[in-house]
Amino acid sequence: MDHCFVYGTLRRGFGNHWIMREIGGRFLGQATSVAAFPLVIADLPYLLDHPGRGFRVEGEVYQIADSAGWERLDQLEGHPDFYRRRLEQFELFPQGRPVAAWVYFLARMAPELLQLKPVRSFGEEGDYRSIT
Ligand code: PCA
Repeated sequence: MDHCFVYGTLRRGFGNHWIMREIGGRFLGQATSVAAFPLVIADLPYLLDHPGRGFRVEGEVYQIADSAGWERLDQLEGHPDFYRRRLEQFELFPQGRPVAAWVYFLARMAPELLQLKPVRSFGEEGDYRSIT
């Protein structure tokens, strides 16, 4: 399985997107998670593995070319200790085509982060998008 759903700094317009470009990730489309999850922002964006809370999360799906690409991403995200990558179901825009993709959840239980107001997408408040 070679798809990766990104919802945070790896998205277009954000600080780590250059790494996705560097590893040759191929953009497949905008997508939304099938299940709702809490996406909260505390400096960094954190997707919490509590299905059924929050919103269906918006992001982008990329095809990752090879294991070197996954190693780079896992190293960046601190998988499996900080973020932990696992498979989830998404729907690609605009037709809702289902796709399974890996996504980085916060690895640890974080009751304090569950208290924060969840958002649908990182950057929707407008203050995180990089100007570059
Ligand atoms: N980077 C990864 C996980 C959270 C983050 O900031 C992403 O964009 O999906």
